[in-house]
Amino acid sequence: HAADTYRTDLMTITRYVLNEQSRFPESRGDLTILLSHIVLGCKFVASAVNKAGLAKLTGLAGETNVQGEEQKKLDILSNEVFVNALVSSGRTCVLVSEEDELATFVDPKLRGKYCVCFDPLDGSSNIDCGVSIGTIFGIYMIKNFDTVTLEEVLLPGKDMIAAGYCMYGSSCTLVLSTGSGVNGFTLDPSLGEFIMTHPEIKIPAKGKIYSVNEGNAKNWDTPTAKYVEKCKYPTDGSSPKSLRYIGSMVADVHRTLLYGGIFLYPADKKSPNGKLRVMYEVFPMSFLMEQAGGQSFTGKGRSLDLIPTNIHERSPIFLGSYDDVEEIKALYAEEAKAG
Ligand code: P6P
Repeated sequence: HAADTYRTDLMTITRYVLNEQSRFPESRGDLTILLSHIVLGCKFVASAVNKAGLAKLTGLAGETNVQGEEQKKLDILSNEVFVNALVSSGRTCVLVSEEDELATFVDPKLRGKYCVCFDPLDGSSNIDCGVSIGTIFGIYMIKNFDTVTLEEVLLPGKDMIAAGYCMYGSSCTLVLSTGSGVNGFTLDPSLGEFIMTHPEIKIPAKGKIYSVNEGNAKNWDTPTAKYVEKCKYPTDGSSPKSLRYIGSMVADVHRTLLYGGIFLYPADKKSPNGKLRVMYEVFPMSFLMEQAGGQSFTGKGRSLDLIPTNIHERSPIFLGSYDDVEEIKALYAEEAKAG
């Protein structure tokens, strides 16, 4: 009977968002329409990523993005698909993309009240070897969307009203929060629909995994070095943590969300602000972690309290299980006290 229920009463992502939005009488369905366009972009990228090896889409496109990294064709394709889907939704006013140096201000005739910050294909350096990659997005509501200026979208992450990521791996999984918990949906290619498979995701309070690029160890600051040491050589009699590092943020964060543990991309002497970008990596993933009962810390404070000064700003990030992040916060607090 359960199997029949599944087949005949599908909780698609669209139905979920509609249900959520029906809780707000003033809602006109704009967020539902916006999210359906983001879902379209994810379906397109999922299909392109799955065919990448065959369609030779993984070759270098020769151009470089604002981060000075070689752009792969899939990067460009994905960015174009998302920009077109978001603009044509008629629900956006400003777009901030990892692939575009400048923010995109939508034609006033086509504007809506949302600003979407996104990395269309994060982890794309991993495409050639088949490692999971993903799209990350965060959404702000902009009241004065007709006259909005760039300064007005440099908002703290806590002002986001929704965030999510889509991971293109062995299956295509979209994890979303519109502010009341986190839910996961898996693409059923035979239906072309994202079906709810992970209701109400909660991250374990403590985990057994730490996730960091140990290759940067010689450049770490003291609190990070001390914390990683504790993971490897615990002094409280507990067992050492396992190291799992994929090098693709969406994959590392997805595992952290489901299994618990901590993901770190600390500052180091080479990159004093770390590597990950505030508006379309740190904020969306921190939003999701808090909604799932975890937390996210920059080394100085709560990640979502950060106010970016430019759209490609970077920040160190420590996110995951609540208790694990508390431990590294204590080490940074110790260092701050020691002055
Ligand atoms: P590193 C991928 O390029 C990315 O932006 C994130 O997806 C990932 O978490 C990080 O960089 C990996 O960086 O320096 O460890 O290779």
